Amino acid sequence: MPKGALARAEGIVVQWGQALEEEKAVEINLQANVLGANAAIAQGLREEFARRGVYSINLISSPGAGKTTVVERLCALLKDKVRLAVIEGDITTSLDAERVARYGIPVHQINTFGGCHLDARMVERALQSLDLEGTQLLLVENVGNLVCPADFDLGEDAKMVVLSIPEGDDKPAKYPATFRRAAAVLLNKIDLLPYFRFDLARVKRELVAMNPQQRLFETVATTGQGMDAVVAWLVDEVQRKQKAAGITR
Ligand SMILES: Nc1nc2c(ncn2[C@@H]2O[C@H](COP(=O)(O)OP(=O)(O)OP(=O)(O)O)[C@@H](O)[C@H]2O)c(=O)[nH]1
Ligand SMILES: [Mg+2]
Repeated sequence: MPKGALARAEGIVVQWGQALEEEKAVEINLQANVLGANAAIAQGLREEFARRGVYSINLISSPGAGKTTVVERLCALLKDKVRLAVIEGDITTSLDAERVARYGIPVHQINTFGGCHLDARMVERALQSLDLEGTQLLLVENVGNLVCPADFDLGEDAKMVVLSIPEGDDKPAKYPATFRRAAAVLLNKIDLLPYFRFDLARVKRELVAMNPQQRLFETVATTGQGMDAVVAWLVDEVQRKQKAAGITR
């Protein structure tokens, strides 16, 4: 198709969002530099997590899908099993960190002041005030967004994406980069399935096709329904990580 052309697919006009060649070259260079610098810091974090036997989760979703509710539920279910720490990412408030702090779990709030995602440098700084000594599981709640967080490695072991029923069943198809990279997807707010047009079987098929290794969980984070399976998976991963670091408790 010629550059900048309009394609007519089944009567729908689709414009390709193409920048001019020069603009594109500058943008690609800039993006490569930013991502390269982030990857180097993320690698440092990954090495530190490996040395300490910390299993780390990068929790991603649209705003309001239920990330903090999932974190709260995990705090309640896991606090007697593993030693947890939480980093909360938010544009301006500390509301999510306040929710987590009620569980007596060490928590640090990062405010991005407009930034649509966390980056490795932010996590590195957060760890200066969050003592990781003895921590076995680090949960990092990213800024609510299904686009930007996917590109920024935080040194995590796994990306966990929360997709809630009211968002609609087209989200994996619309945001494939995020869903493809997820080690686990929580299909949350399953209690709302009767009230929304959401083809659960199709979404599951699409997710499996994108990433056959991916774990799928159906959850109601508010009540804890389905969360035991998530807990069992995480406990397993934590034990594996601790063993690899030569830590026996
Ligand atoms: N019905 C139902 N509501 C839920 C469920 N999980 C979370 N919620 C509700 O969804 C709303 C948003 O939940 P949060 O946990 O704050 O969502 P979040 O993804 O952390 O939101 P941001 O941090 O703003 O991106 C709250 O009112 C929760 O009580 C669920 O499984 N079922
Ligand atoms: Mg939240």
